Amino acid sequence: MSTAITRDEVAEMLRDLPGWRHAGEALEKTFVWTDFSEALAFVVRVGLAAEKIDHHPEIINVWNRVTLRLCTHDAGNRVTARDGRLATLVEQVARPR
Ligand code: H2B
Repeated sequence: MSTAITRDEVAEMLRDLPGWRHAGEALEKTFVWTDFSEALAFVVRVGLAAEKIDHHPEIINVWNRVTLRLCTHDAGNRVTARDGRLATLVEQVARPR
């Protein structure tokens, strides 16, 4: 599960992950919310999901914007299937409540 995947395999994975891109050696997406409170609530939901699968994103928050970067440290900070799984979970917690 922690083996780095090829660029082609990442491209294949991204077909099911709208708005995500392969940025350097990570999956990346920016989520724009109404305000800081909505953004912060999203960050907490992402954090709880990450803890559940023991795989953690890099989180950058600027007011209503949250940028997530996903890569696997155990695989030399490259993209693995674990990042695809976390991105899928993030999409679920990003849906309107
Ligand atoms: N998160 C990410 N993004 N990459 C990892 O390799 C990783 C992680 N490893 N969360 C986990 C925790 C590991 O340190 C624990 C011990 O399972």
